Amino acid sequence: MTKPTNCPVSDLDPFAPDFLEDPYHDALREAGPVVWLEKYDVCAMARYQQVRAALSDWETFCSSRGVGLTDFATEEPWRTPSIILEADPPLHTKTRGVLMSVLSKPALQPLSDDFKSTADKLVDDLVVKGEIDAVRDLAEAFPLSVFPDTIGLRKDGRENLLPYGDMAFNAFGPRNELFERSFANAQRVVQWITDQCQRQALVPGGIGERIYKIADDGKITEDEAALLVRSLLTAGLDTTIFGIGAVLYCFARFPDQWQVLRENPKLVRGAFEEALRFVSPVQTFMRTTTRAVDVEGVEISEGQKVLLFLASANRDPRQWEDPDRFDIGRRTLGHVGFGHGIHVCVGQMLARLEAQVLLTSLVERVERIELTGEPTWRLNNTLHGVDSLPVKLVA
Ligand code: OVM
Repeated sequence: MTKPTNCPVSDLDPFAPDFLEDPYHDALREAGPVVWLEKYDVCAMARYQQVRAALSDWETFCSSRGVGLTDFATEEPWRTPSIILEADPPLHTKTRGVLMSVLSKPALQPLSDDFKSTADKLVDDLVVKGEIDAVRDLAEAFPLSVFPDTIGLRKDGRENLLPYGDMAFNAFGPRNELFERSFANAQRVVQWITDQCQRQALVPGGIGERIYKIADDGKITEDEAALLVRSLLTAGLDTTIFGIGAVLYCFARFPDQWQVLRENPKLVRGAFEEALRFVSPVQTFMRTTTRAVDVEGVEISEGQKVLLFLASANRDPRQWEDPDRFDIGRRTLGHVGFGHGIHVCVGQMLARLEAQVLLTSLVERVERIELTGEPTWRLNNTLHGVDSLPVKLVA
């Protein structure tokens, strides 16, 4: 692909470690509404308005050619494309409807009591311990103890779930060292995931079984049901872990905000949304243009990969007042942490349920979350979040 005329050029590598550690990219955002990344021959947008507009216009900025660097029109994807993430209407409309029906707020409501007692028990034990790693012990432990059962996965082999998510999110980026490392055991991990998507592998009573019942009704084929279960296993765990890690990081970093929440526990919902805006666990997604399109005077040609910086858009001072401040009382409506438009996160109700239940258990029991060491970041070509967060929970 060739650079559009009058488009500023940047030699930044958004998949290099230093960039991935600090993905809010004032430099890229301020360089212009569209920036050409010469390292990858892609257009980038990092301003809120353009990111949101591109996500809204799925007819121009399509997903069916992949939402990473690989252009499915010309290159082989690493796996069978997702029939929801990497699809456009009308296929997307059908598959989205199926997942919506099993992931809507009313569909998930029956899970909340169970989730709450699991969270209560987890937090009770951790408060006794006092000094913990909030990533391992909370952000990972809680989703791992509710999500696989919610889907209906068997108990053995679950250690493959996180490596698979890591692979899938790295695969949106270039074949750099991060990518290669996460694909070390690819064959074993992919095989396990593929096997768990089959009807006979799923435990009755879970969301997986419900998707197959929708196939029985004739709305989708059995093969499509398997691919939709695969979507849940790909996108449902790492993302939530990073999201919960984000909100715990924010409270450890900004203890005054924990006191605000203690005084008004109803703010748990707003707190999680603000952490998603502030941290943006999913930093980027790409689209491919289906036609030539003018964006703020820059003529982008057809078939061009466009890299959208969600994290940067969520810190755009044109949109947010004091964007680098974590403020749980802020109006977060419109943040693009879950994306926007027809592909906006279909699992967001489940993510919110997990995060809010866990935060509620914490706020009921923990007076202070004290940082006891420096957090470390886990690097991934798409995801951004804490890898370890040493804290002391003070009852
Ligand atoms: C999928 C999917 C959906 C959203 C995110 C994602 C790896 C994957 O349908 O497989 O990230």
